[in-house]
Amino acid sequence: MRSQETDRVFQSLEEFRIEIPSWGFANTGTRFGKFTQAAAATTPEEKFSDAGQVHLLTGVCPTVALHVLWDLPEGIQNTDKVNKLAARYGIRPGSINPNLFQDQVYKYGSFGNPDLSIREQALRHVKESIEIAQHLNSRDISLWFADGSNYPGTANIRQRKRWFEEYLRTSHAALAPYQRMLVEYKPFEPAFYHTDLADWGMSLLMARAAGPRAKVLVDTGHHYLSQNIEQIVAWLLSENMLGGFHFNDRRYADDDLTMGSIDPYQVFRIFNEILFFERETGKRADIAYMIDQSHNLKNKIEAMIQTVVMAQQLYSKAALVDHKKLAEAQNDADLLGAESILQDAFATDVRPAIQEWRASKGMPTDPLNAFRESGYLLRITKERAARNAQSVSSYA
Ligand code: PSV
Ligand code: MN
Repeated sequence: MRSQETDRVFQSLEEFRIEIPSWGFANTGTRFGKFTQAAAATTPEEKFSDAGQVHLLTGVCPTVALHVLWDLPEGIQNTDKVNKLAARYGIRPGSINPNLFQDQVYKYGSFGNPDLSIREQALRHVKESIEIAQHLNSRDISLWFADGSNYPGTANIRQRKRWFEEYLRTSHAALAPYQRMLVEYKPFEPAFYHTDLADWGMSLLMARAAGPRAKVLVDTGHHYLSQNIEQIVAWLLSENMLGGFHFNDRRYADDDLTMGSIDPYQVFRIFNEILFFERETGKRADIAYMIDQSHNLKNKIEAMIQTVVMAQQLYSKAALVDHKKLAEAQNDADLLGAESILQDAFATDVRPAIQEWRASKGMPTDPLNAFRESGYLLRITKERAARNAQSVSSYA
């Protein structure tokens, strides 16, 4: 690799940070069952501890996304404890995720529920989550709605859209000036006929209706197969409406597989659109890069480290694209030239440069290996095994 390319990789690694999800360290399952792991995190303290390990070994995950119901079940009262955990484990609270899908009252929706008292309950929860975020000094409130219906004719789609506009606007009014609201979409599951916020266009309209600090969140798993996600990204960037990502990969639907494990070129193309935009406009896009994965089979901490390492590789490969040359080739309709600029960057082995960068920061050159040698997994497996085994029997 030429030294100019190494410089580009170094520069890209300096600017790239990615948030990891607390729920990625906990036991999760499929619709059919749950295979628990002896080392899985159960308490917020264990989640902070595990997330802290990922940051310690990679240096690029300074924040952890929290789900209010799972990590702060007593709401505001838990914020002091969470702030203490953050200080102890060296990783700050990141985006705050209200939970509008698990409570029994949300059987027929949250902001789209035909029952006014349930819509109001959902609003109270979002407002409380915003307040929690303020206590934790978190900027982003990340909203995902499971709202929808399973059978044609059972829901008033236009009425629900109006409720969403109204309740998102009211939620937005509760944000502090430094905060943002991210509106996520998903085409189906758990709803199988219609989902209220099913695609990026719906999230865009909702974010616009909510207010100036509402942006769209793109979860890469939340698209129909073969959808061109990088085009969605490019359009949202040009509208100044791209707020963040939930990265994961999938083969069929929202599979929550490891980022880049199925289609790394797609992630590269997404990063390429972002860097093209940034270099062309001369300004940094204000994007929260986040991982949204929960692994049932792989060890959770290892999978998270593997994901972060992959994210760095794909981001720095995209940074190798010469966007000036790319623009020229596009203008000249030099199709092969333009395409090979992307392909050459993608084919470049950036791993030695990344290792060099890690060494220059005093970080382990191979974070996964460093984790395996650290003894951390052995220790937490011993500490948590008995309790996790109990949770298997209580699950059945
Ligand atoms: C829903 O599938 C989702 O992508 C949302 O972001 C949730 O907050 C997250 O997964 C965890 O359930
Ligand atoms: Mn998500």
